[in-house]
Amino acid sequence: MADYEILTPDTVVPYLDRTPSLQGIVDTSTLQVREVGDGNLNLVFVCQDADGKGICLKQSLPYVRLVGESWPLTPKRILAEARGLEAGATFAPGLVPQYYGVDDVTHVLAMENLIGWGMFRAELNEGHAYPDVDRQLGEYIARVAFNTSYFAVEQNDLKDRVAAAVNPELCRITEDLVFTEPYIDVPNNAFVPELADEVAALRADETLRAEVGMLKWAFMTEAEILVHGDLHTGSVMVKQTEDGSQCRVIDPEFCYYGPVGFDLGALVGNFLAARARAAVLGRPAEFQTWLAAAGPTIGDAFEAEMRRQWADRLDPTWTDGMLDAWLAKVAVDTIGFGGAKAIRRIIGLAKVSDIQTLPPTEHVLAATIVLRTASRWIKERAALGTVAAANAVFDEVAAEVLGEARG
Ligand code: SR1
Ligand code: MG
Repeated sequence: MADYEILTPDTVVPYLDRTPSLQGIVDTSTLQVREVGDGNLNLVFVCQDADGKGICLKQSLPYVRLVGESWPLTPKRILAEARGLEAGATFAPGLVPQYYGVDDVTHVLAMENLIGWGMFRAELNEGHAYPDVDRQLGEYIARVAFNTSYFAVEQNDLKDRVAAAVNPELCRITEDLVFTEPYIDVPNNAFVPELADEVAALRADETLRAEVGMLKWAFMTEAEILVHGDLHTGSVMVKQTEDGSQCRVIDPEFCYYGPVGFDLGALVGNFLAARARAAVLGRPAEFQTWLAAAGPTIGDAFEAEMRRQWADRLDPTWTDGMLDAWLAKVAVDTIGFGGAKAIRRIIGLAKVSDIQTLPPTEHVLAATIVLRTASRWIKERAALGTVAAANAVFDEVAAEVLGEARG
């Protein structure tokens, strides 16, 4: 049970009216309020007044919404979200929603209402390409990465920030759901019987299990930058404008200081699911080609932006050669984390609509492509070295799985 007021669409207006920091953003006398939270954890209220001005309120519940009150979870996670949003607003302005503040009593965060924007995952599911959003995402990660790392922050100061940003309960969810549970038999897991042999093969693969262990170790020990922590395609809003495609990164409640490859990998792993869906549905070649290029484009944009900011680094120990070595390691981490993030969405709790909304035959084909590709990514990541090389594995596996299906 909550020991604070849980908002409903009917209580949002009185809440706004009594909260001084949120005055004047919208006209509450004409406000329309809808609860639209379709994620796994929180309530989300989108509000729009008669003049079209909006505000979005996100309230964390004291439990996991997807499961219910039997899984308690700290509502203080909204403060982590505020930290992540502020970092984005400071270092990557224009790539996150405008942030209006957080209330640590009611656990409500207020931000821009992205009226008219769509969720990237839903758009990809419909076969809609968003050229340039991939580049913007790579830039977003690089800007937050550089400016929240030892590259740009004084050593003692950064250690204080790392300590202040520990997010143990949310990290524990990732540690369990991404790295541990898919590989063992636990009630959180679910998959159709046709995938049982594929899942058993992953679980029996000692090389894979050892490499997943190494990835979990990196996630738990490498306090490198303020990572978003849950940067899948459902954490990105997109819009086509006259100036081209735009994106806004949302939902950084899992943020903590971790390895930067985790955020890049989250996107690449979710593009793997999107590619598998597009392949089994036979989407137009133009869309599939753009989707295939999106992962490498994110990696290239990340690298370009890191190199652009490099002149501003604080410490001469960070030489140009060190940057090359660091970028190479990040690329390898990206492939590995991408694989782990993809596998969890097939086997474990909290699945993705890219795969779940497919008809039964296509579901099994797409899930098989994801599992086999992701397993190879994790095991072969050092040799693959680039997201483009990892993409070639997808092409091989997709041809194999779709070929088997055709007989
Ligand atoms: C119990 S929370 C399940 C998932 O939802 C979030 O979006 C994260 O991906 C988490 O792993
Ligand atoms: Mg989320």
